[in-house]
Amino acid sequence: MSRSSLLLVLVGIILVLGLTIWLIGSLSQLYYSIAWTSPLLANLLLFLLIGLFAALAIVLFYYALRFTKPKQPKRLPTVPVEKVDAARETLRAVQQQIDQIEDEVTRQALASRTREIEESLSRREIRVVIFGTGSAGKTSLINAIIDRITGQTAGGQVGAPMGTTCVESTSRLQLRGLGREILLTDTPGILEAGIAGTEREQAARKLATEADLLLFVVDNDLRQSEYTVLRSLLTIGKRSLLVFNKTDLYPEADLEALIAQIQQRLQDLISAEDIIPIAANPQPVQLESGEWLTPEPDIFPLLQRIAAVLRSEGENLVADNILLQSQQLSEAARQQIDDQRRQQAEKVVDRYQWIVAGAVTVTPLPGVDLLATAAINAQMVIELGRIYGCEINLERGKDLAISLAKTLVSLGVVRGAFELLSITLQTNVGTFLVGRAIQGVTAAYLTRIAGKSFIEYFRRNQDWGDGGMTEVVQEQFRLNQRDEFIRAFMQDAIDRVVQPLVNAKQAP
Ligand SMILES: Nc1nc2c(ncn2[C@@H]2O[C@H](COP(=O)(O)OP(=O)(O)OP(=O)(O)O)[C@@H](O)[C@H]2O)c(=O)[nH]1
Ligand SMILES: [Mg+2]
Repeated sequence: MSRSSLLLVLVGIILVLGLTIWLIGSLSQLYYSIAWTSPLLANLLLFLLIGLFAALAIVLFYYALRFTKPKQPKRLPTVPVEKVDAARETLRAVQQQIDQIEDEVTRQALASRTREIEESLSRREIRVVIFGTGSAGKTSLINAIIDRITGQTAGGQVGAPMGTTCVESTSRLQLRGLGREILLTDTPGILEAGIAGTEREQAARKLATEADLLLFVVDNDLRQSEYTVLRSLLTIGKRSLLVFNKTDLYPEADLEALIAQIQQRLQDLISAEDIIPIAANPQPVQLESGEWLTPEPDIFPLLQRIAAVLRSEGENLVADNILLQSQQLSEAARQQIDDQRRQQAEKVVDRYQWIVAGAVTVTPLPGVDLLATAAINAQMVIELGRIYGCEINLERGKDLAISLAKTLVSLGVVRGAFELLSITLQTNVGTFLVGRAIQGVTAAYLTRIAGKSFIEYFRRNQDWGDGGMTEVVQEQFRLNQRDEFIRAFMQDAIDRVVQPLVNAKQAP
């Protein structure tokens, strides 16, 4: 209790005591004067007065209890529930995805990242990461912030050469009115030359993507490389402030023009109030008297903006970030599974293309198309579907194989493949063999196009996409006409189709 309120209570108690003594005195006088004439009336009045005092005491006691009730403990800030639920849901899905990954190392890495994100659901800090090009003044900014808020020297090493900060370092800060502690992380500069620079940049980028709030520091107009990095962070939804440092180096008009230019370039990505000019470590200036003066750091507008953002968005920042991280993890797991499935599926296509080639070479038919080999292709469709978790029955497999075979004919892919492969085969083997091998080789090639198209179909969850089957087939035909692919394919074709024919001819 403060001294003034103590004084007030004392005065109140003395006043109440004085009034009570006066009241008792006056009432006893009244009682005796009435009792003199009518003792019964006097006793009745006494009884009434006692009742009145008792009621007054009860009311006072009730209010005293109400006001002295212990205060509810201050509620700790909580992350918005629906976002946390969404993050938990995503993490559960990620866990299922991870179980499907065969590569042990990748599985472990993704699982430990899932645990990290789960743990961050209950953390009580806000992570602010300072990020940007080497020598932009990141460490200077951290030093200035810590000096300003705690009055202590942070001691982060500052230096003109790029790469002064080689490893991240984190400081803890408290901001009044914010229920969470702030973790302020300095990172090595990005866009530095050399292998060491690239490794440091990767570490810094990881920290940047994990930040709840990002301070992207620049000291000039945005270079294209800075713009690309910042744009990608803003596009994934990373809450960021763009800090324009070293304002002391620019005449005011130039500075305004520069900031306006940056605002213009980032107008659809960041609001003007989130672009903040500062001078974290202004250089000494020479006064007219010849003396040198080092101005104080000018970071107040940035501190104000950080405080405003953290106070108004703090809990959402944390929740959005956790959600963002779990979504990114889910995407990484999905990508991993997609790669794994693709590798398995390509092996299947590779196997079937030579099965088809063998079947066609043994029983050549007039003209080449995949209708004749629809039964084999249906089997391939079933196997591909299984890899992508889709159970396809034989009937459906046949339907799909037949409609794809028809599309290959109608698009002219069959004719195009036949001509392309005839020419290539002629340059590799004798004319006699071309005539006997071309049908099998073309059938293998068409099976490959069909198989690759089916991979796309299953990848998209049994959907051909907006352009339908036609577009997918055309795209696969285009991709499989590339020189380097045709060369490798032809080498395989010679080994698997032409060579057996030669061997058969030479056999007695
Ligand atoms: N004129 C001026 N120079 C500054 C300012 N802030 C930082 N510097 C200078 O810029 C240079 C780089 O500063 P640092 O704080 O080391 O930069 P950094 O971004 O941490 O650099 P790396 O750790 O190498 O990525 C130093 O020479 C600082 O003195 C400023 O506001 N004005
Ligand atoms: Mg540094």
